[in-house]
Amino acid sequence: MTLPLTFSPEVAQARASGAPLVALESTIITHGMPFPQNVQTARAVEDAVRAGGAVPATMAILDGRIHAGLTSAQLDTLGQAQGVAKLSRADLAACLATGGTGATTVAATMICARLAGIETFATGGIGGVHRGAELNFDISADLMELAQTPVTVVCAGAKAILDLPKTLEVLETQGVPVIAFGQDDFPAFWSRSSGMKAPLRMDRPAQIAAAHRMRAALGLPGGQLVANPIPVEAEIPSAEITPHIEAALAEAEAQGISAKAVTPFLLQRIFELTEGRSLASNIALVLNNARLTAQIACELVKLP
Ligand code: PSU
Ligand code: MN
Repeated sequence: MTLPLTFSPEVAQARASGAPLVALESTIITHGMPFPQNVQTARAVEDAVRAGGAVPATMAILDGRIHAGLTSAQLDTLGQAQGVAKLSRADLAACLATGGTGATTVAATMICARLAGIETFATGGIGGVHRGAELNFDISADLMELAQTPVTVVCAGAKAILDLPKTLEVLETQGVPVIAFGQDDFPAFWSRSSGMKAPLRMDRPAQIAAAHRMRAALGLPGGQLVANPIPVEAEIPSAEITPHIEAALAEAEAQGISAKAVTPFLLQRIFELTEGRSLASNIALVLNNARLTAQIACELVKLP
């Protein structure tokens, strides 16, 4: 069976010439940010990857095919579409087999990246262990994907909507290297520090690329999680964001929001409660991650 995989002209050319490639997710576009900032940000992130000397491949499922790289028109359509499916590992094959359309989470984007031969991926925040996971068992499939799919994922840490200590514990159990970039602390999305030390620290993109190759040489499955702190000027003080996080969590609980709807609900409510402040920070950190990921991708193509 041939894979239902379509490369954009830009990505096809990059593959043919061996140029560095960076995967980008689409759930951040459909479920993570409102229109039109979602589409503007997606374009700016692609441009940041290009400015860093790599080629962006935004992933999405359109009419039953995996698209590695979206055209400008496809990006516009996806960014304005209503009720787009949010696809994780469990949903991918069913969506493709039924000719569906959907946005890829971190887990699904990693799977698509591997199929497209792409080893690096930039995003904002990853899914993790939700607060109350000991009762609701809500643990994002992103964590288990990192344990089995060989893609280095660059994020800004995890949001405090999650239980960060438990998230780091699960990553450790799953054997996922968690590397803080340029500092000792694990960053927490809007804040440069979560107050916890990251298990690993690296200061240079070349080290991250070398570690990626070494994992493969050792025959270890899975990828790496790089946690890149938000730029200082975009940080939101925890005293400012914490009450909004607590309010959003309480509303989710009161409304019985569960399963796949939890993360998008919380992101949307925090955006509303901060009157857009969280969005400006979110955009700044994603751009920052795109720049770092392009550097890692450029280092990777230098290695055998
Ligand atoms: N966290 C964010 N922004 C996001 C997401 C998470 O700060 O956009 C999205 C990503 O696509 C991530 C997904 O992979 O939500 C996780 O969803 P869940 O918790 O349902 O696995
Ligand atoms: Mn979940």
